[in-house]
Amino acid sequence: MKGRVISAHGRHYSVELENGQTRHCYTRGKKTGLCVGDYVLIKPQGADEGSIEQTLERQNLLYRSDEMRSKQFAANVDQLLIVVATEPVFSEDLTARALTGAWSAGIEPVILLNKCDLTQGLDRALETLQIYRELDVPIINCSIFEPETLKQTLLPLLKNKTSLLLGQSGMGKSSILNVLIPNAKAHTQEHSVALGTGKHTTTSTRLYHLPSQEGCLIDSPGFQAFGLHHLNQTDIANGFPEFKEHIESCRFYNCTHLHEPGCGVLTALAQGKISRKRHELYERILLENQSAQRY
Ligand SMILES: Nc1nc2c(ncn2[C@@H]2O[C@H](COP(=O)(O)OP(=O)(O)O)[C@@H](O)[C@H]2O)c(=O)[nH]1
Ligand SMILES: [Mg+2]
Ligand SMILES: [Zn+2]
Repeated sequence: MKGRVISAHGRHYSVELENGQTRHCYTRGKKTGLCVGDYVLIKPQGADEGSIEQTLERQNLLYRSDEMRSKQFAANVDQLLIVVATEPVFSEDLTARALTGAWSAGIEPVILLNKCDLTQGLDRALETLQIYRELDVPIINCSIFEPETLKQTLLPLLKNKTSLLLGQSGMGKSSILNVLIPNAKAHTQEHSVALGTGKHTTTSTRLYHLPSQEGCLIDSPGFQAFGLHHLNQTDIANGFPEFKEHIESCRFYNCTHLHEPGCGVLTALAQGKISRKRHELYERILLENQSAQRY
């Protein structure tokens, strides 16, 4: 039976079948590395269990990795919703890395600027995001205190797609999810009661269906780091779509766009067509990866 992984806890997975039933499934043997969003074939066991026999080919996988570990966010994602807020101040570096991760994995990013009801931090946030607006990333202002507007703006964007909510904790990912999918709230609360934490912090990734139309949303815990050690130089450059047209005029096919003569990217940088901040980020990610690969 074919299904999709909607949540993962260690080697235990909830798999939703095409007939709508959810089964508790486990993997046999050494097979690991499954994540939320994966399509799988299972062998049903008993009334509501099953074993995962096969993972179907992934359209894409969003993950992060650093020296210590790598973490999969989700698979088969059409759209990444990067949630930032007017307050607390969000990290520019993490936002930029999430965008690079999305672009290099072939996932369309959208930025949700949440808590627009808190107007104090609004101008600063818009200023920080200007650089992405110039890169044609859609930036959507929202507030959970304007639930109807939020639904009207977001629902058309989510139709027939799998979208992943990603961002630092406290930005409002779960709150946005709860406006769009009121059922999700019960689930998060049940989970935090079961864990005895009493808090409503999201501790695991889970896929939910939109109630009013086709499409699903994946909620994820906040992240504090977004290493991109799994990317090679070309992947990293692909994470900077504004470099693309300039790379075509690089003299060397294996140009790293850091110091080579005749580099189209460096020329564009000198002409102010590429932002210095973005090129610095590119350099930072590239150098991190090169030093990691020396070990
Ligand atoms: N003022 C305001 N507060 C919000 C908004 N969205 C979320 N919050 C608050 O921000 C805090 C963190 O929200 P939560 O959804 O748990 O963030 P998450 O960690 O990204 O999932 C909670 O106290 C929410 O009530 C918003 O649009 N406006
Ligand atoms: Mg949350
Ligand atoms: Zn170059």
